[in-house]
Parts: sequence; C-alpha cells; structure tokens
Amino acid sequence: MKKAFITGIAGQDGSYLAEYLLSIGYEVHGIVRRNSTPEHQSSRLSQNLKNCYTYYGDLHDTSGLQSLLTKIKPDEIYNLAAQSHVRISFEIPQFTGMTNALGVLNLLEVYRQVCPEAKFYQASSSEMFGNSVDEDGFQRETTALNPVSPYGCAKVYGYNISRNYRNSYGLHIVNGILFNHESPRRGSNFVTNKVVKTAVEIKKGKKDKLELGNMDSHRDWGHSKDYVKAMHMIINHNKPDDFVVATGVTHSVRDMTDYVFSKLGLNHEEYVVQNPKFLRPEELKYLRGDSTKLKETFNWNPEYSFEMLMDEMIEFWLDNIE
Ligand code: F7E
Repeated sequence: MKKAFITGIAGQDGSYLAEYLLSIGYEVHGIVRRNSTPEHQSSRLSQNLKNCYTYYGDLHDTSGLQSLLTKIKPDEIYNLAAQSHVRISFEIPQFTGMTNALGVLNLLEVYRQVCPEAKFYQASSSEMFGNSVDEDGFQRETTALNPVSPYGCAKVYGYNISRNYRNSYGLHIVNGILFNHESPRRGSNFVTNKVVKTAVEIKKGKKDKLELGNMDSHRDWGHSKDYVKAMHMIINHNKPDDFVVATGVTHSVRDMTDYVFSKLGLNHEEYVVQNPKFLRPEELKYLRGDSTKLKETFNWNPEYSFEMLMDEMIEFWLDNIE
C-alpha cells in the first residue's frame, strides 16, 4: 500500500486529494493546524475514513515534521498547506511569507534528510504570473513570473526553491502551477463561493445585498476534484517536471456573478454594491492558462465545465441554507 503525506489535508484540495488517493488504494496521512475550535480543524474531511490518519502539525514546526516523516516514511509528499487568500496576504505579509515561502523550505529540508527517496509535490500557483500574459492571451510554463501580491511573491520563492532542490540534489520534486479551482468546499471568502452563497441567501430572503471588490478581473476557474487528479499524475511522472493545470477558459467576476444570479432568477445589478474593503492594493487582472503540456503528457482533461462547477455550488448552497 503506497503512503501519502499531505500538508493542508483539511483544506479544499487536501480533502479531495485524500479521498481520491484513498479511492485508489493509498494509506493517507496529513497534518492540520491546531486552533481553538476543534470542529473547524477537519470539517471538510469525513471523520471515519479508513486508512486516513491526521495529526497536529505546522510548516513552522520542523521538529514535529521530522518526527512524523521519520515515523510515516511516505512514498509521496504533497505540500498543499498555505495562507491561501491573496487579499489577506496584504494584511499578514510576514506570516504569508513564513508559511508559503520558508514553510516550503522547512518541509524540503526535512524531506531531504529523512526520506529523500520519496516524491514531492509543491502547490504552485497562477498568482505567480502576476500581470504577465503571453501574446496569444495565455499563461503557460514558460511565461515570466511577475507576482503582484505578498502571496504571489512567496509562492514564487516556493516554486524556485523546489526547482533548486530538484536540480541541486537530484530529488523527485515537481510543481503543479494551478489556476483558480473551486468547489462547494471552497472557503466562502473566495469570490465564487462568496457570490453563490450570498446569492442563495438573497434568494431565500436572508440578505439584501452582495458587497464585492473588483468585478472586472478575469479568472480561469476549474473544479478542485479535476485538479487533485492532475496533482497525482504530475507527481508520478517518470521525470520530475513542472506543469500548468487550467481549463483554458476565462470569465470576468461580473460574468460569473451574472451567471449565478440569473440561474436563481435574479438580476445581479439590483443587489451588488462595491465595497473598497474588498479591493486589493495591486490587482492581478487576467488569468487564462494553457495546459497543453499536461494534456499531451497525461491525456488529462477536466470533467467539469465552468457551468457544471457553478451549478454544483449553487445546488450545494440551495440544499444547505434553510
Ligand atoms: O479572487 C476578485 C478578486 O479571492 C478572484 C486562491 O486560491 O487563486 C485564488 O486567488 C478575483 C480577484 O481568488 C471580491 O479581486 C472581487 O480578482 O477568489 P479570489 P484569487 O485571488 O484569484 C489563486 C490561483 C491562488 O493560488 C490563491 O490561493 O475576484 N474579487 N470581489 C473578489 N475576491 C474576493 N475574494 N472577495 C471579493 O469580495
């Protein structure tokens, strides 16, 4: 039985990845951060999953990581833990840097010393591109990295140090450069789930407005379930390498909002107001990923379209809001 170790197992991607790996016969181990509300620590992860084990852990606590990796001796390590909210990274830039940049280095060092024969996946992000776009309107593996947020800057460090460890020490380290990916498990302060949840609350008479920031930015939104399968393909490629994971389709925040409200029989213009609180000091305006390399190498194709993704999220909130 192969063993996987997942940091960030309680998050959207970590929980879907754990379920996927269990479904194909893995034993799964993962760390969650301690906080004062135990119910929040692994609410996305079903408590009674067979062959799934969670521990308290933190990328800042290298001695804890060392004892866990020594005990577990995983075959595959997925580093998904991060301060994942871009706007909030402007409010807590140092914590974001310590976690998303130095945290990667901490885990790489423990891995190099304890289980260097394992494979290592680093969760890199399209936020690393910042406002770089190739002439044809896409970002791909060769596009320049010009991050525009503390989050993006820290992710660039994580990406570079992973490549540096691969090249310096001959380790099997890969980067998945993932564009935005959503699901009903997405935190409700990210734009898709915020829009869907609030639109359903408006529909059910519980709220009367939706406050947003910049509605003109464009994102390439896929489904997290499709993207965790790509992670598993990427880490198991015979040659460690880096791959973009994206749908190739982009929508503005305004179009996404219009789609959601229309589905509920509402006109978004009657309810949406701009609140400067949700604007970013510097905005990444446009993302559209070219995942040709991933498709040609693994024959990967997303099962979910944008519409299927949004419809699933709408259904979820319709069922879960009284
Ligand atoms: O914002 C705009 C906002 O917070 C998307 C993370 O997973 O993907 C994610 O980062 C867009 C931005 O995601 C609101 O300004 C407007 O242009 O859902 P988001 P993100 O910043 O793209 C990348 C790939 C990651 O790696 C990150 O970890 O929507 N927007 N009004 C808003 N965004 C939010 N959150 N809230 C608003 O009210």
